[in-house]
Amino acid sequence: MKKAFITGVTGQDGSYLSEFLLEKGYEVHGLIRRSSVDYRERIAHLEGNPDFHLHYGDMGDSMSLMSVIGGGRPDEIYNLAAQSHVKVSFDVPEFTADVDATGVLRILEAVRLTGQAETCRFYQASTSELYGKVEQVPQNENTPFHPYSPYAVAKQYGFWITKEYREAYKMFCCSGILFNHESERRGETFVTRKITLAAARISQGRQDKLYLGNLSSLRDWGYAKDYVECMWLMLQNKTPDDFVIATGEQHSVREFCRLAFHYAGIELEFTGQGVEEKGIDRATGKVLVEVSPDFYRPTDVVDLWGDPSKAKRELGWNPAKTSFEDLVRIMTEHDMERIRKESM
Ligand code: NAP
Ligand code: G4F
Repeated sequence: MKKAFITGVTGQDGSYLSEFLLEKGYEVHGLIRRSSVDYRERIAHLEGNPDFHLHYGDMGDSMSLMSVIGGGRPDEIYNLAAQSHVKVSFDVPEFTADVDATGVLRILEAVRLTGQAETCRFYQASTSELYGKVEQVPQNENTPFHPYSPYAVAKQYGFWITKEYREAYKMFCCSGILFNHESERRGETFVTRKITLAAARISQGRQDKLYLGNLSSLRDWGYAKDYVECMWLMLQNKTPDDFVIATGEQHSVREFCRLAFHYAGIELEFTGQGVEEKGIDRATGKVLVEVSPDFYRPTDVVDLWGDPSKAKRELGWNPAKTSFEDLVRIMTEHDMERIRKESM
């Protein structure tokens, strides 16, 4: 039985990856932080599974990482833990650097110092935010990085230290350069989930209006469930390497919004520009979406579009498993049902 250790196990990706690895017959160990509220929504259904184990620790605490990694001797480590919100990283840049940059180093050193450099395979959750103020469209593994937020700068360190341990110590270390991936488990302040929840609430009379920031921002959005398979595939490969994981399709925040409202039974029409742009219900003429500069960022990444050819060719991964339309439908239908239940 293979043993995997997942940091960020309570997050969107950590929960899907746990399910995926348990189904493959792994013993799964996850890192959790102590919190005043002990209900872990995304993994509650896995607690009690005899192959699923949780350990207290923190990415800022080397001793806990050494203890779990040294004691458990995992075959594979998936480092998914991060302060993962780009806008929040402008508010907590030092914490973001500690967790998203130095945290990666702490894990790698824990592996090395406990004598597992040759036996333990390591996956780092890198990100398309590394391309930031993009220098090439679409982006692939050879596109130069230009990080454009404290989050992306911290992740840049995580990417390079992972590569460094691969080269300096011959460790099996990989980075997945993942483009945005969403799901019905996505955090509620990321734009997609904010939109699907608002569309569900507005259509059921539980909210009046949705306020968003940059509607023209472009993203390559995939389904998180499909993306965790690729993390695993990278660690099963013959040699360690870095891969772009994306769908190869690009859409704007505005398009996502129009489609989510469509699945909630409302046809939106956008008029105006910049802060004056509005999303209007065609049937009633009511303004349902407005722009608020509160959601603008000091620097915003606006043109992400991934080229997943290498992952397709070398890992046999299928980037077209879930279409953009299906992703938006799955998320909106889920939230329609959730709001219906909450309203009863
Ligand atoms: P998420 O839902 O925000 O989950 C983040 C996880 O990190 C949570 O389990 C969180 O624990 C944990 N964490 C945060 N700070 C920690 C600390 N100091 N010590 C221990 N654990 C800590 O993120 P996600 O969407 O699943 O993303 C997973 C990873 O992929 C992240 O590294 C993210 O930066 C990266 N990424 C995500 C995307 C995407 O589109 N989703 C794309 C590219 C890269 P709590 O539950 O206790 O807060
Ligand atoms: O949904 P977002 O907050 O995701 P963002 O910034 O792309 O980051 C996510 O994807 C990254 C991969 O590229 C991950 F590394 C990262 O951890 C995270 O998972 O924002 C997407 C776009 C931005 O351009 C933002 O300016 O949507 C724009 N946006 C417009 N209105 C908004 C809003 N974003 C949020 N969160 N809230 C808004 O009201």
